Amino acid sequence: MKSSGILEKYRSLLNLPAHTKTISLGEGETPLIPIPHIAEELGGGFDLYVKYEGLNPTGSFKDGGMVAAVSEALGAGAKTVICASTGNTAASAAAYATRAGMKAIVLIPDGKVARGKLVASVVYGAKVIQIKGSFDDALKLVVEITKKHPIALVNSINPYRLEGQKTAAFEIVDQLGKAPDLLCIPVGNAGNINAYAMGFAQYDGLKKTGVPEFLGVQASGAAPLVIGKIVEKPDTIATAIRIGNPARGKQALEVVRKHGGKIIAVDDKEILAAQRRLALDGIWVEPASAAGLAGLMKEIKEKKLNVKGKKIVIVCTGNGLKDPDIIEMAKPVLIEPTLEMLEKAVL
Ligand code: AN7
Repeated sequence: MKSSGILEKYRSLLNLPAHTKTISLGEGETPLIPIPHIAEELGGGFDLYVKYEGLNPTGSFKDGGMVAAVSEALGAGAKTVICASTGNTAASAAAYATRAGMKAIVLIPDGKVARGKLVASVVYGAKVIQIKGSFDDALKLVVEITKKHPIALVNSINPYRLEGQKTAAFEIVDQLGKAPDLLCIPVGNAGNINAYAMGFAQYDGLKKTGVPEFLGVQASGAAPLVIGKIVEKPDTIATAIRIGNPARGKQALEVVRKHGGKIIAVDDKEILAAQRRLALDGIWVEPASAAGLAGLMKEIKEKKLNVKGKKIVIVCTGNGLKDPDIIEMAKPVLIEPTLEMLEKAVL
């Protein structure tokens, strides 16, 4: 079957202007993968799934939002899009802009952008500008420049990003038959948790499918929504969520107030352990994407969460292939190409 992408599939449910010119790279339709072994290790008695958004065209959930934002910008006559990014938004903006025949300009923070994301932006033809500052500084700048010049802003402040990203909630409900009881999700700039809340609430309004509670998870070195104030120098190995002043932070707190749940922080060690555990189940995600599982593990370990009988979905937002450098590995063994040496190595 040909891939038509999420805009065609869900068009009647998306609040996009009539001028939107739909493009697609076949985003969406990502798998909901059961991970029963991990559920057992955590005590069992509940159903656990990964919504693997890292299988989108550019390797992250950003594609669902970006296809909507770029399609709208194209229809509105924009020639150029711009974003600030810790990497994944940049790669996605670059791919969709070039697909639409537009230019992309991406601003990335000084250092600490995973190599696969930077390379992706370059290979898709974006103009990559690194600033001597953080993601939060970059976001301020792109907001300013788009107020002054006719360049379309495609960060998740752009409402069409959330319109696209909310389709992942529709997909989960379609895959499970109803909304899960709990959604565990990494939180950086806090666009995605809001998009899921919108999607679940909209489907619930139409089909009474329910809305989950939310476990939003930040990295402890970049956890403004947990400590209740802006983090000037956010720091974590989960570079995707190295964000100290989330644009939709207040709204994210409102999501957990309204639907239940909370936003917590996990440290880098916990993130890496969750990443490793998922990989040993065959699902390699980037560190930020493992935050959801890290948060769930922590809550269960500290007995702060009753999971019995529940359906729990962990959103894994990005593909591990984007950030191979974070994996510590020994050099593979090197042998002479003989059967004798192979037998010695494997038996
Ligand atoms: C893999 O690319 O902010 O809470 O500029 O790449 O919606 O920000 C990335 C964020 C989670 C957090 N997981 O989502 C960017 C950027 C991955 C990410 C998040 C990001 P939001």
